[in-house]
Amino acid sequence: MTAEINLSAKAQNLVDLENKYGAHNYHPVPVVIDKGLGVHVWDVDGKQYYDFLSAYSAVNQGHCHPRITKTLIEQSQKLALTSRAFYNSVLGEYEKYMTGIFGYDRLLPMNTGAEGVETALKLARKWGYEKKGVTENDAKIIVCEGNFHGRTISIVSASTDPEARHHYGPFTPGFVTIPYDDIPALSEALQDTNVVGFLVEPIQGEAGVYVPQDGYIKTCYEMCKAANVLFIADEVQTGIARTGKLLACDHEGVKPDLLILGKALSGGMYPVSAVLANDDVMLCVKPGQHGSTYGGNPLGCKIAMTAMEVVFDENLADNAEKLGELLRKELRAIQSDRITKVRGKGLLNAIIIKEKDGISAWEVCLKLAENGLLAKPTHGDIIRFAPPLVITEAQILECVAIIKKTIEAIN
Ligand code: IF1
Repeated sequence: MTAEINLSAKAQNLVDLENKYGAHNYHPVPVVIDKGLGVHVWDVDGKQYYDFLSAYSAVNQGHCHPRITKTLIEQSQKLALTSRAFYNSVLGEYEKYMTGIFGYDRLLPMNTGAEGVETALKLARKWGYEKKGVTENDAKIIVCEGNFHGRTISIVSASTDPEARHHYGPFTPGFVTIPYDDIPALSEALQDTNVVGFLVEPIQGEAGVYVPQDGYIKTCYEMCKAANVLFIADEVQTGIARTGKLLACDHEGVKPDLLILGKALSGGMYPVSAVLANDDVMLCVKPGQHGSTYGGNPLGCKIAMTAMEVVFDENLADNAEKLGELLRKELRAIQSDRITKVRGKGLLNAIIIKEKDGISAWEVCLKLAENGLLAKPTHGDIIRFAPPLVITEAQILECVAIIKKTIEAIN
């Protein structure tokens, strides 16, 4: 089987433009998307696909959700950006709305997931020096092997992925790395009184949708409490109903000290991220000590409020829970030694593909695209399946049929 997709002249031309004028920092599946609505996208030749990546879980509400689009249009015609040099007429309302939903005293608005993580790291350090009493420059933050928290220098300093780190040194000090899903390792790392925070993904995305043992998050949280260490949850990917609850931490009844949100917080319409915390942590940062030109802009705030309303009004968490169960059940029922594992929670799922006759996860994804379903391989043998949460039961079954047909054809 060939590992190529035959692109139309129009599509090839657009691919060539990116290849010629763009940085080569991604290796996309060769499909040129032109339009999206709900669970579907269309390429430049009008071919329709199911989107099983959802822009890495940013479009949980579906592509171009009409309500979110309407908010974008209306607010963009009124006021888009003021900077934080002045107050604006939406930010306060948004902060009240969000803190009410998630049960925190305060929110700090940023734009991208990486900025949200950076913000949480800075807050944890500040709190460590000003509240916990750690001596200056000695603060440490525990992170996990296989983590993915973004692409900034400090965040890749906390990464264990050679690809993400190579030749980006010198790295930011102050991180301690432990294995993921390893309670004794955390227990040992928490002995160090200079530790101010534990940064963790409730499910590791980059690691290939690695779901930890039941009770892991709760036990980690309790151990952090006992050690006077902030429990920092990166819910940039797992949050906003993706795993079947509003937050993945909700599965274990844990309320993080620092909660990082991004991606689907704006339904894929605009970059919006946020860090939520209570007064004792958030008020450690004073005017002039952190911020962002676009953070808290009225356009992003309005879009985020509508995106959250869609999550509630359309019961997206329940839908993710129910259809996630169905998807995993149906995928496990596919009789093929090609699929060696199916795992996930809610609609954040992955399958592991056994490579045979030169056909690996990449070739499977090309075939899936040909058959009308877009997914992206990761780590060579893993394919992530994370459709928009607005998907219906009938559509899930149709997608399973596409996956089944594809897998059977390569066996
Ligand atoms: C890329 C993975 C997903 C994230 C968590 C923060 C961020 C991300 C838990 C940063 C971003 C993306 C970015 C994407 C690949 C990716 C990813 F495969 F690497 F793990 F989603 F599954 N925390 N995740 O997952 O958010 O700054 O990008 O807004 O291409 O780098 P950002």
